[in-house]
Amino acid sequence: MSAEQTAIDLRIPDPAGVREAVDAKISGFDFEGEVVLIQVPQFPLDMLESSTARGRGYFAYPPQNLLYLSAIFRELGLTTRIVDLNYAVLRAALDGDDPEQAWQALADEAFADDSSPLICMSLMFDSTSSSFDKVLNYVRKLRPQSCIMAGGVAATAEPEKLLYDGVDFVFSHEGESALDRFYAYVRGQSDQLPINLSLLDAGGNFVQTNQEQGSPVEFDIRSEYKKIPIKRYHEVGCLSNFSRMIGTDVPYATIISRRGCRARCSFCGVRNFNGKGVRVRSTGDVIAEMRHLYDNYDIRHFDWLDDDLLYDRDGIVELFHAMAENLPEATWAANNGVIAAAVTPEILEAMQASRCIGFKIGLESGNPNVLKDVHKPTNLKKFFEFSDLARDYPTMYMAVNFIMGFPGEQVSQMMDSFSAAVRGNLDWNNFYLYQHLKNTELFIAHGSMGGGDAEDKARTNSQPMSSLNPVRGGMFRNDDEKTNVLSGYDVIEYAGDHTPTREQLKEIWFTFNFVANFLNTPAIDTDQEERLRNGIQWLEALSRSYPDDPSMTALLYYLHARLGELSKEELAGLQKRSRDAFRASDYWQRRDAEFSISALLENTVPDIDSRWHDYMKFTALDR
Ligand code: B12
Ligand code: SF4
Repeated sequence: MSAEQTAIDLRIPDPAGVREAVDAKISGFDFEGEVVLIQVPQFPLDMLESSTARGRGYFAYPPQNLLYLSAIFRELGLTTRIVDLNYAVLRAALDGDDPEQAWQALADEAFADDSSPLICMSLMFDSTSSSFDKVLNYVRKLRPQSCIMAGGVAATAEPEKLLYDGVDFVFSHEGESALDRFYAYVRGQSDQLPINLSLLDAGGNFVQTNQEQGSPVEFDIRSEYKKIPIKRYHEVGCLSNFSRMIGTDVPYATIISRRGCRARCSFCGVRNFNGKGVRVRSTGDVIAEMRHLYDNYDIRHFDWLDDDLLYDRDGIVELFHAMAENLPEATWAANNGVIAAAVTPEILEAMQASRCIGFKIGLESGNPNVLKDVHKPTNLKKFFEFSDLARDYPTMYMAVNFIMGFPGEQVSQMMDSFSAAVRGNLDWNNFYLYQHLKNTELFIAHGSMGGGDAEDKARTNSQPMSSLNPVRGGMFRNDDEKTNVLSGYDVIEYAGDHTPTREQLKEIWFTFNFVANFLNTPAIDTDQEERLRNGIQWLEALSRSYPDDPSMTALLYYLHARLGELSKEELAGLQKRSRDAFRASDYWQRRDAEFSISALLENTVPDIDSRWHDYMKFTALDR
């Protein structure tokens, strides 16, 4: 019997039983001592490659979740420590040390004294479950008496599993209100049961208290930053290709100004996790936090963690103006994507004035029916209005996100996404393969899509590098040519009203990326110098993580030749590097035979197969 089934069968409906279980469980622990907050490694550790780490190709996000939790514990009168094992692992990989030993050494150090602190761990992604389990087991051995609490997006989707794995309490949804209510109950200040709490009763049965989404957002986390090496995250990785674009030596931080999203897209967990509506922090508080980071830690680049950054038009314009005024040397980006329909000329002006270097737009599909089915808060007309407007702002690098392979999505509908990418003509197109995430409308409607298969897919598809480099991620490198799977331009023969196999989908995905981002990228023929320059910076940032990829070097060679700022020798060096890499790889020779990408090394843009010409025009709006 699976953990999920167990949970459904044994859930205790009687509130009195719940209270009894909560009381019994909390009576076993002391909640008034120190709190140790642990960020687990954000990668499966066996995937870490030191060459990628040296290129700072891994994501190195400061643990924003733990900063907020630390602030709430501080307000409750408790002292906290933040132990970032993810940072330790990345630092070790970079220095050529053993990442496993590095995080264990840091954990040992964190528990060097005799106390049994309260331990909080966060689980954001399914794909980091293996790291989470390792750390949990290790810490449990170090501190068998301690209470271990967990929370986060992935923990919210699967509390039972974590409890059976040895966590004492799982908190679902945002942690601030839940912890506040928990302490009020534990301290006898309220007899209202804590919310969002899951635990096992004495008999090992799953028990859950009432679930409530939302939390106040006005927390001052400035004093918490001294508990993490905030000045040094840029030394061990990056936030996104945007942060790499401005240079890997620029100290960066993340910030959140709004929680929740006005939309409720069926593939996304935000509505179920954060609840309805959007909660906005005051401009003054956000700027005070940014200014604190700017003044005290030399932070010069920010990225927003917001899911709906442009919510409250006047408020966001005010915030961008305040940034322009108060953070004179800082740049920013929005890697998490904004809603196309929310972008106005006034917002774009304010973004540019506050030194935005780029942002992503979530369109997800170029097919009107798919957009409607997934409840996307943008239609194609609005997206094209935005993309037309975007041409007047060439200093900001703009990328659009598409998802391919929604349950039941037909190849003909995916072709509309390709056409919309070409018509939109933004700087970059991210084509993501659909991931079936728990706690989303689609997951609830389609279940696990067949015997736990989706779960496996969710894990295998969320490899960190595939989201940094949407074109590759090593996914195809070891693939032999597969019989019955069309590749290159031939995937067009598969276009039609049917769903593709997973293998075929990967090849369609590759061709979309290659044509839209390499052969048809605006940098190839733009007459806007800033756009060409940004295109080069973007590709250079990407190619540092993929030095063996000759297609990137070939395009870089072509774009540099256009810009005309490299010396003859430098250009020749780039050309040679690409040619050598093509020669060294059967895989890339095959791709070159399909797309003639090496023609760029002769300063020629290869022709796009004539069978694709109809799809280079956008027709979905006319149908
Ligand atoms: C930054 C970010 C990333 C970063 C990585 C962040 C990191 N730490 O390493 C990058 C860009 C790498 C990334 C990648 C991906 N991401 Co992402 N990401 C985010 C984002 C935008 C912000 C996360 C954040 O810091 N939030 C702010 C903090 C304050 O919130 P929080 O972490 O949820 O913490 C609160 C609660 O969870 C709770 N809590 C957390 N821990 C604990 C512990 C205890 C004890 C308690 C009491 C409470 C508690 O309290 C905290 C304060 O309220 C979120 C969306 C969002 N706005 O949250 C998506 C999000 C987490 N990502 C998501 C997805 C889908 C992905 C990708 C799969 C996307 C892709 N196509 O590849 C990949 C997967 C990467 C992987 N490792 O497997 C999904 C959720 C995934 C899921 N588990 O279902 C989210 C929710 C976005 C969405 N719209 O659906 N992501
Ligand atoms: S707009 Fe983005 S964050 Fe909002 S619900 Fe849709 S996918 Fe999620």
